[in-house]
Amino acid sequence: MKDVVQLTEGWQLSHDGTLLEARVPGCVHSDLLTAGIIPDPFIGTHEKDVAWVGRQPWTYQRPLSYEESAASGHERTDLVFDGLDTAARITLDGVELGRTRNQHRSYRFDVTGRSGALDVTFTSAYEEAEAVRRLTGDRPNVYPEPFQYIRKMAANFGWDWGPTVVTAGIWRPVRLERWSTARLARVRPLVTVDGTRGRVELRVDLERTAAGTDRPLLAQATVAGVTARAEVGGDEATVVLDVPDVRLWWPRGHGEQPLYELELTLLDGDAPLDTWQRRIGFRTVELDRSADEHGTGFTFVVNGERIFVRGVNWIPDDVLPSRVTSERYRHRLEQTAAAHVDLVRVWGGGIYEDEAFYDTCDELGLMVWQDFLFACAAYPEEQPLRGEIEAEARENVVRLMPHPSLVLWNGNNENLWGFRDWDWEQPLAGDSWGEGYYLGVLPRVVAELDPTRAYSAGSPWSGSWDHHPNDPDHGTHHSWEAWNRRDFTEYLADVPRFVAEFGWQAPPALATLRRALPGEKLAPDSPGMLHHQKAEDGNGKLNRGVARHFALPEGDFDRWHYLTQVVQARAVATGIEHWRAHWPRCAGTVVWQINDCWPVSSWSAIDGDGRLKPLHHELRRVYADRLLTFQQGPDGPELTLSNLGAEPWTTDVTLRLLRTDGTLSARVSLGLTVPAREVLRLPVPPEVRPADGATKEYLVADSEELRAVHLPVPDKEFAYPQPRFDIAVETVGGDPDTVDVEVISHTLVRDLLLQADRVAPHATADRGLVTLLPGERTRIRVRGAAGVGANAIRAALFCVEPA
Ligand code: BMA
Repeated sequence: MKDVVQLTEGWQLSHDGTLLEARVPGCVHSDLLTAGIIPDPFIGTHEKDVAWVGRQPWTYQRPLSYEESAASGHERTDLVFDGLDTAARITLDGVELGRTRNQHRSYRFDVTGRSGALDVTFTSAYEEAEAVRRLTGDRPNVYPEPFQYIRKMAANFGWDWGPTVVTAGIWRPVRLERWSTARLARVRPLVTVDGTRGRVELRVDLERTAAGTDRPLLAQATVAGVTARAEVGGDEATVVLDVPDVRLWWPRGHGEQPLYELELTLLDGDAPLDTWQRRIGFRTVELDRSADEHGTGFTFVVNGERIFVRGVNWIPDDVLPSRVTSERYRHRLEQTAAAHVDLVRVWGGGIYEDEAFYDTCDELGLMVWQDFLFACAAYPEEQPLRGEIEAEARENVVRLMPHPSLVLWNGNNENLWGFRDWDWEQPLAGDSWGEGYYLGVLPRVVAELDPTRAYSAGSPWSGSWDHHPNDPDHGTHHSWEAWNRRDFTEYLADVPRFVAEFGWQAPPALATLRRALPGEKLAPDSPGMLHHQKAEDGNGKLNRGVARHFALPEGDFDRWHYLTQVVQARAVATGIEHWRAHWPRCAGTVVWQINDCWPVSSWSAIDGDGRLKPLHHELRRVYADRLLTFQQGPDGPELTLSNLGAEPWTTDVTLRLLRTDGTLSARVSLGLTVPAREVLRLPVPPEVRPADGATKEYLVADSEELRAVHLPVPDKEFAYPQPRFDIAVETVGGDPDTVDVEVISHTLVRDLLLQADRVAPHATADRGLVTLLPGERTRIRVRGAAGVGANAIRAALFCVEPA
């Protein structure tokens, strides 16, 4: 039987004539940080101080003993790297084993009978990229650094939410595999289901030793108590498992996520040679891109059910991705799922994530849309890139295809759009730019290796060159005009078929800023704040975003911080509420972006230290099965109930017309039923409709826990009363760490927010923005706030104030 020896211990990194202890998997930056040689690039402006690390070569070394590589009694010993970042030369006892130039591939070297010093020397990623650029010629790029000439996580080279931290290292596990006769070189499960009859076709490729050539072997597979075998004469076999009565895997919110252990064993007679295990799920996924009266749709259909996607975009959770443990993936994805998200798009400037990411998505029922790794640039199609890209695509398609959560392969991020709109055509002058990958190599690889899954050439993409790549009426759309140039109310102007990106920035939580910018007197434009804001005119856009709705606070950082967060939450909610109201014409929204890779002002809902912004709470509201909103109709506001649940929603909605002095003008109750997965819109009855332009009356709808508020004028024109409320702080059931904050309002209190991290850095609150009417009370539970008193809570409470 094959045996495996992990080679994670015993590595050293040479630096300046000395040897440092090296962590594997890891990267040079982590080792230098541990050794105290570099400052933390996440703090202050230290990013600049560590730039040199990415610009020089680095060598990792470790002895490989005779016992490890030769004394096992096996015919073959392979040295296997799951990931090398990026351009490396590997030598054993001074003899070159090979060279690599792709972070997104694994590498296997035959080291049978060999021992001695194992050296892995990384060339600077810049040097490798520039050498390739000299071969292929220059190509346009939205960003200044040369990431399209090297197969390495693009976001290491800086992004509009990320620092430039160009890593090197053995970033994924490394091991010896010792085997005889044959091993399982590649296993592809094609999983289908018809009704409740599941089928797994296992396509198996072997590698044999010289002595094992032609030896008759057996491949035996088991799933859900069903076993099947196939004889293997050559290097290929197919094992077919027919499984009656399977339980279907569903996206979260649509059903359960039963997973089945699938095991394959390669046998020589009775003796096992190698095994392979994965957890699979039975479900069908189709992408309905048929033409209709509105254009070309983009609707995911899982197990025959058409789905409005409640999505988020995912970026690498750390600019040093080797630091992201399984536990951290789980925590971040649980936070994601807690916002009622059902799809995560792994964005093309990052990585093919670790197994733990996809395993967790399988368990949580989070659908995964996986980009191939191309973003925001023209990519040359010449060698050596072309061969690397095909090999990388083949390997990662095979690695990820067992996961039931994976629902889509997507060719790239914004490159088809870039070619059309970002003035690339002239500088390209006919040179290759990546189209051959997105419309040629990649769909061919997916069709060959993973034929049960859909492929889309890019995001955005209209389906063909007949329409503009970002045409909202055809396929996927990225909605960036609102953030870049206009107000978020612009979202209301379009009904795209599928919104694959849109978003609004806000700074991270205060405790995150305090940790990242120690000693800084915080201001929107203080040096550290500006350094941790990477977007073009980011602060200008933040400020204009606030100023369109509220008085822009001058010299009051805390209020600026609060209002930017309110605007972020409102902006994204405005988009989702509107687009959801147009289901099934619009079949999904994918918010840019759920997470961060360091502490930064960005579009994220979860900041770089893992703290939830108010946007996260708002997502939980607008992505819940039941949503109550007001949408603008042709004749004024329309009460809109959206039911994404599987059951009809029957409810009493109370509509109230209120005055800012606290008095009630009119009230109407409506008994309504919204069928499952449908939207109900009805004009607001005239008696509760505020007069156009009224500044002292407003409309509120309530249904159970849900509330919608409609002001007839923009916030800054509305005559908000001076907010007045009392609070009471109570410890909860003997737990000294948890308190309930009861808020009793005497006036309209709009978008009340308890910023728990101001009370204690690790404290969390279970509510985001809350609007209270005069005389109402609400409870906010705060965890991690031992011994906190009312004064500290008061200081952490913010709400909208009169202009
Ligand atoms: C989209 C993304 C990212 C970018 C984001 C915010 O274009 O694809 O490249 O970070 O917008 O600008």
